[in-house]
Amino acid sequence: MELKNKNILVVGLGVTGVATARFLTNRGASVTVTDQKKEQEICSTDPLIRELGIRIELGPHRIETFERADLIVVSPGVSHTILPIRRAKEQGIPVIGEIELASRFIAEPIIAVTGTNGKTTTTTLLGKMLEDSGLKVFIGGNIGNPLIEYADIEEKAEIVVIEVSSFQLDTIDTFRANVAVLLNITEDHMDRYPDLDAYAKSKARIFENQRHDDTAVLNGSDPVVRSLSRDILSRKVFFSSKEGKDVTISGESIISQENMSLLLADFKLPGKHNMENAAAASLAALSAGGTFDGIRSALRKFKGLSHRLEYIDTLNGVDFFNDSKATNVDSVARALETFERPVILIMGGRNKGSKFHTLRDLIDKHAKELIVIGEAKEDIKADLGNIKPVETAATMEDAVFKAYHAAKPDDIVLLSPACASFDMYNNYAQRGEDFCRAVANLVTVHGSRFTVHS
Ligand code: UMA
Repeated sequence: MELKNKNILVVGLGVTGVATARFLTNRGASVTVTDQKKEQEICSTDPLIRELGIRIELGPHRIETFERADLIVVSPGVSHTILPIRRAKEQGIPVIGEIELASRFIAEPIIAVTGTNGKTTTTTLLGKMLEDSGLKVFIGGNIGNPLIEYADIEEKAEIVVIEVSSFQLDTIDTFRANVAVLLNITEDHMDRYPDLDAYAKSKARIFENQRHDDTAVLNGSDPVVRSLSRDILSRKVFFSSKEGKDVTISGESIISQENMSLLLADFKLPGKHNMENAAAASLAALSAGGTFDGIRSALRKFKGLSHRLEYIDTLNGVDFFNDSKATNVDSVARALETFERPVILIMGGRNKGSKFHTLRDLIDKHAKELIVIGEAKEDIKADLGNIKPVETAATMEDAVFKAYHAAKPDDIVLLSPACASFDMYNNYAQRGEDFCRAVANLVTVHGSRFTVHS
């Protein structure tokens, strides 16, 4: 792909836009970056961008800038259906995403993981399995470090493992994953897609350019995934989970069931969903050249990731868990199912068009009280308020305080918001850190009080 002297427009000045602009400039393109934010709202402007002489247009997108470009590269958070992009497409200007661009400059095999939930855990675990199998691995994508950063470095890995979102798949063209993993599909991002069908079709694009000798790793117990699998041309490998830790591998299994259950017996993260993630990662690792020893070693060592059902602390018998990454109702359902003990659930943030009422049965069974925060608090109250007591909190500190006071020893305080974080924070990680800080403050206050009295 020739980029030299091309007039290229990058849309979005987040981590993807910055890395893409640098990559393109390094290859001799004339780059403009447009972002609808105002100057003072942009927090990630890399000083190098300005040093490299890249033009930056802030504020409302200008259609004429889009129409002047030879190529447009969009960031994942930018919908490919916004007016200026539609206009450019009408003029025949190619519009691609950063994953597409990066993949055209990557010669190494690509293993891609998508799904509504569990992507980051599976991608990280899979990367570690391959590393423990002796391979040099790049791990990135939607996980946080854009794939284009890998395309830009000189020291290459032997294999590239990436998390990909539906947003990124919306703007692929020739992108091909040698091994593609689809973990599950449940409702999410309904503020960006008209319905579940459109969202599922977007996810299924991960298989679009696969060849017959590539591999698709699929969740056989997910009905939406199963129905999509009919159109996949590559070699299909299914995993499916039954109750508890009873994970079985079926379909065109590449290893025996016995061996796989042995492998998964080494894995310690709680919840059926984590067993599914482990099964998916193991199958993908085997398809990508991982060894049994490498897989087993990674399963044994893996402690899980921050902000995903992460145990934080215990205060007077009350356990605190941070599940800030649970930004949709399905992740909250999975979190609730994991606990046998009563849960005080902190929910809320920016509503992504979620149907909170689908949680009614699980809330009834597992939750003792709800504490609601952020923009979505009234929506959550309206959907779930008549099942269990609901308290409103103004801040995370307030929410943690109220949750602790609603709890008895042996109860669980769980932050699992079912919402995006952007109404109060820059991202879910910042929200999770705020929760941890609030828990730490609570422990300090109550800890010192008990010390004085003892
Ligand atoms: N913007 C415009 N015009 C628009 C819309 C947005 O200019 O019409 C601008 C915004 O003002 C903002 C910029 O675009 O300044 C943000 O771009 P971005 O949202 O693509 O943000 P990045 O920082 O590049 O992060 C993206 C992913 N973000 C999203 O998909 C929303 C990150 O995934 C990813 O880690 C990163 O690229 C590297 O690949 C985050 C995410 O929430 C973690 N992903 C969703 C998820 O996992 O559910 C899909």
